Parts: sequence; structure tokens; C-alpha cells
Amino acid sequence: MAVPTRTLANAIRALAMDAVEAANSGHPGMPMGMADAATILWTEYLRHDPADPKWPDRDRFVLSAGHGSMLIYALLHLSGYERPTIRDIKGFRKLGSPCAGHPENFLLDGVEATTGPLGQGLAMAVGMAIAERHLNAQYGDALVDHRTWVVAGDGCLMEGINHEAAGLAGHLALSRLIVFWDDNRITIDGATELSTSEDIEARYAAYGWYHVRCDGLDADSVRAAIDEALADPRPSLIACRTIIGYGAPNKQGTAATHGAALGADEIAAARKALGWASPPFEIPTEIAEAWRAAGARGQGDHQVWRARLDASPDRDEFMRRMEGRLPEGSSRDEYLDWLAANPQNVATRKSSEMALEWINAFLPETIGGSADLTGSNNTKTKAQKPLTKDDYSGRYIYYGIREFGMGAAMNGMALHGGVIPYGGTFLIFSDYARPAIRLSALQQARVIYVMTHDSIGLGEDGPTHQPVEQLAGLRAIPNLAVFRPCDAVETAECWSLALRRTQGPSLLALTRQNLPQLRLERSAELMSARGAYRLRAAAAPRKVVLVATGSEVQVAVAVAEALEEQGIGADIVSMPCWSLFDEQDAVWRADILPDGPLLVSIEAGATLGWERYTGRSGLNIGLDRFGASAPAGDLFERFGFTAEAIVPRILESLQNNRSG
Ligand SMILES: Cc1ncc(C[n+]2csc(CCOP(=O)(O)OP(=O)(O)O)c2C)c(N)n1
Ligand SMILES: [Mg+2]
Repeated sequence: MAVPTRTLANAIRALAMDAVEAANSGHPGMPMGMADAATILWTEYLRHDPADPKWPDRDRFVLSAGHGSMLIYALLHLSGYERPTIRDIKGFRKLGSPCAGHPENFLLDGVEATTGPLGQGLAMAVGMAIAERHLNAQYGDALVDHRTWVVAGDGCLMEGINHEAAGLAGHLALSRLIVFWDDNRITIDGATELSTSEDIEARYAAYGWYHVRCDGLDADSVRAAIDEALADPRPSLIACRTIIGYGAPNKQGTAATHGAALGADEIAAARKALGWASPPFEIPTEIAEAWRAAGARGQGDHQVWRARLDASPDRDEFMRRMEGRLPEGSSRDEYLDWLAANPQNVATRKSSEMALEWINAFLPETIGGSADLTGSNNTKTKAQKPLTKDDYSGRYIYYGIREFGMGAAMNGMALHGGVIPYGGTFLIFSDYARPAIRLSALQQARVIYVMTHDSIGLGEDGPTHQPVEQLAGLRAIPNLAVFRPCDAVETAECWSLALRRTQGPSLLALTRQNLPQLRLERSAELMSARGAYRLRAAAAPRKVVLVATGSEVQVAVAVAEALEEQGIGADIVSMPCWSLFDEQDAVWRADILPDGPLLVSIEAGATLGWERYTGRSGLNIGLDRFGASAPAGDLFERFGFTAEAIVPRILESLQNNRSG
């Protein structure tokens, strides 16, 4: 006899209670409330193959309510994934177990995205659904034809990001996106009525979504809702009325079950109420087998898909893209040859566009976009058509004024695979996208942020638009490569490096104002790959090393010339990327930033952090205050980014260091 859904679901409830109890930490309420709905999804609808968790045409499942991580750990384990094992689950939230407090995409296959910062899972799922439709438009139903499923909580639907994400999904009519809302009317502080009274379904209807309500604890009601959602040509929100901590007789329905162990007495009472007699971490054979049989449902589909792939003329190219491998060769070197012969004195946002022309022609997997600043970010190349609900094959996304939504969607696209997303806004608004940038880095996602108007050099828009502390803040994010190229050659090199960074995001900080091309000779090596390199060596005996980035490298050139006139030798070091420099061997680092000479950093932004390169007796020229509204030239003068202002400071430092 078939095992009833409720019994299958109780296996999730038991594992969630027991794992949280063993860790004495975690969130049992959400998995217990959503256990039935999740069981129906995973055993009857989700198309996956636990034996091959990376099967490209699998459905994607995102647990946006990441605090309920035991839900996905239980689902993966019960469905027959190799990991997590029961031992892994016993180690929930402990060192060495892949069952981290919140699900981490790099710890377990089947965890498609790292979630926990509420709302971002849903927003990443939008990106996955975009990638799916885009690849479907390119490769057809035979190779790409899957869905994206999300479990979101009240918190996900309160966070502002859900508005950006759902608005974009509705606009693009992403019908293959289905979101379950765990409508349990409880958050940490208590009842949702403490803090919210909006009509979420009406809001989603206004975004252009289909919505349907069900009793999340009634199997047939859940099935009917899913069937309706599948039939509708819009993205769908399934509001599942549930009871948080369902099954724990004295605590269910209260915030007490949200984020704390239930305690031995309550767990014993729950076992009784649920009719679950097995000891902790033991699943009765019949139930375990029923789960694994359900998990194996997708194997047939998977094999049929493999046969279609093998028969497809697109096979190799499709797999190259899904595996994130760049094609052989490149037109980059021709472009660098051309730049050497035809120096370009243009803004780096413009040189980025020029680089993108050859990149987008060479790489079919790039998908560009901008948060409503296309003409300012120079992110759209000539041949790019927009990706729209009527034509998903387009390779340019008009994200609208949704910086955070754009970042999260790009994360989803990169995690889905098959595409390399890049998107633009002003560097100042990296602040609006920062939580997504952080998750790109944590998730090791190849996302490229094109951030223009990178300093007071943007001029008249004034201090609200002039980044000051942004570079320092972004450089503090682990595994984010922050590039600030100084000219057209470095911009092309940095683009190349960003594309080759398969295990993490990159951010290009680019100017609005024109810059001279400083690299006039063709170098065999991509010098930017070193993070920092000597652009020009001192002519006179070296007393000073000037280290600058982006638009301030030309200032360093002027400073060096003035010093050399006085017989003071000065190296000019261009440092487009701190983190790549930090990865160089000690010999390189000591050669570029030697002991002895006065080390001077020049960057039109916060000086914070530059001391690590210039030392305690070095000099840091920067901007530790907000800018002002005026033409760029006037601002560089006013804030001292000129040879006239910098040379005397250097002379003074040389004097002090000598006497000190
Ligand atoms: C951006 C963000 N803010 C705050 C938190 C902390 N937090 C985790 S769960 C939660 C409450 C979420 O409520 P709900 O989604 O209804 O989950 P439930 O209590 O129903 O499990 C909060 C505030 C978080 N994880 N992410
Ligand atoms: Mg809730």
C-alpha cells in the first residue's frame, strides 16, 4: 500500500525536530509547517534525478526561506541524494557538516542557491527562470524545458527585494516560476499582524502574477493549487496556509517554534501527536523506500533527455556553456593589437563598451543589462537585442531601476549556468545592490558588475552620486575582484580577467570622464592579471613609488614628471586590482612596492586600506569626505588631485622621513 503523504511528510518533521534538538540551534517551525506541501512538490512534481544532481535540464528548487534549511536537507536526504547522509544531518550546524545553518550552494549538490538573507532566494529564482527561458529560446524544448520552484516565507515577501524581483518576473511573464508562500502568519516577533496588513495576493496580481490559495496541510488542496499554477501562463504565487511547527502540540502556531529547539518533552509529545514511533534520525524502512522511489521518478526523463542531447547537433556547444567553459581562442589579442596601434583617449566606460563589442561577438553566453542607465553605463553593444516576454532570445535585459533585483537575478542566471550575466549601474548604487554582490562572492558566481561614474570625476551630479567609500567597502568583500582600470588597454584586460574568473564575481569601476591611453606598447602578458605593475620606472634615482588606480594613474604620471624634473626619481605603479596583487608571489610584490622609497597612493576615494600597501610612513592621497557638485576638473583641483597639490606633500613627506 502506498505510504500516505502525511506519513512521508512526518519524516521531514522528525528530522527537523531531531536535528535542531541535537544542534540545540536552528529553525524547526518552517520545515514542520511546510512539510506536506514540500513532500507533494518533491515526490510528485519536481523533475530531478538524485543520481545526477547537476543534470542541466532539471527543475531548480530554491528554499528562499533559508532559515528552514532542515527542510531542504531532509528533502535531499530522503530523495536519495548522496549527501547529506544521516551523519551529515546529525552534524547539522556543526563544523565539517555540509548541513550548515543556512543552505550553501557550494556545500551540497541540490542546493541551487545560498539562502538565508530573506527575499534573495526568490529574487535569484527569477534569474534562474530568465536563464531557462533564454536557453530554451536558443536551444529549444529538446534541451531546455524546466521549471523553477521556490519556497518563500512571510519574511521573503516583506523584504523590499521581493517587489523588484516579482515586478521583473511579471513583466517578463516567467510562467515557469512557481512560488510557494508559507503563509503561516508568524515571524520571529510574533503574529504578522504586528507589522503588516497588506494584501500580498493583490500585490502579486498587480505585478502580473497568477495567484491561488490552498490549505498547505491538505494534500489534495496543495495538488489542486499546483495544477492550476502549472496551467497558467504567468508566474504563480501559491499561498499555502500552514501552521508553523505543525505537529508540536503545545507550541505549534507560535513564534516559539520559529528558531529554537523544541525541547525533549515537546518532541516526545509531537512524536505522539504525529504517530511517529521511530527514535531520532531513524526512518522506518517502508517510508524511506517510498521516498527513494519517488526520488527516482525523474531518472526516465533524464535518460530520455540524455538521448536527445546525444542526438543534438548543439550538444558540445550546449555542454560547454552549461559547464561554464570559455571557447578556445579569442579575438582579444587582435583588439589589444589594434589599441596599441590606435590609442583611444576615451572614458573607461566607453572602452568597456568597445571591449564588449568583441566579447559579445565572440561569446554567445553573455547577457548584458543595466538598471536603467544603459546610455551611461555603455553596457549595450550594437548587435544586442532586448530580452522580452515575446523574445527570450535577446541578450540584453532592461532591468529597470532595480539594482538589487538586477544583482540577485544575475546571481540566479550564473547559478543556473549556460549564461554569463553582466549588468550596470552607477558605482554609488552598488550600495543598493550590495547584498546581492556579497552573495555573488559567497556563492562563487561568475557575475560581472559594470559600475560607472566611479568617483568625483562624474562631476555635476554632486555628492549623492559621487562614490567615496564604495571602493573600500567593495574591496572588503572576500572573493570579489574589484577592478579599476586606468585606460582602454587595462579595461580590455580586466574584462578578460573577469570572464576567466569562473569561481567568483568581478566588479569594474569605470569613469565617466575621458582618460588618456597610458599603455601604448603591446605587452605579451595581461599586466592587469598581476593586480599591480610598474607602468613607468623612475629615470632619476628612485625616491618615490606612486601607486594609483583608474583616473588617478594619469595624475600619478603628472606627479612623476614634476618630481623627475627636480631630480627625484618616481616609479608609477598602476594597481587595477588589489586582490590579484595580493595573490602574487613575494618577489613580485616586493619588486613593485619595494622597501625604501616613499610609497604614495593616489585614489579619488576613501584612503581606508591603502596603508597596507604604503606602510606607516607612506602617504595616502584620497578623499575622506563627501564630494561636491561642480565640473570634474574643478573638483579634482579643489580636492587636491593635481600634481601642483600632490608634489609639495610628497616633498614634505620625503623631508619628514629623512629627519624622522
Ligand atoms: C534580510 C534578513 N533579515 C532578517 C533575517 C533574520 N530572520 C530570519 S527568519 C526571520 C523571520 C522570517 O519570518 P518568516 O519568513 O515568516 O519565517 P517563519 O517564522 O514563518 O519560519 C528573520 C527576521 C534574515 N534572515 N534576513
Ligand atoms: Mg512566517
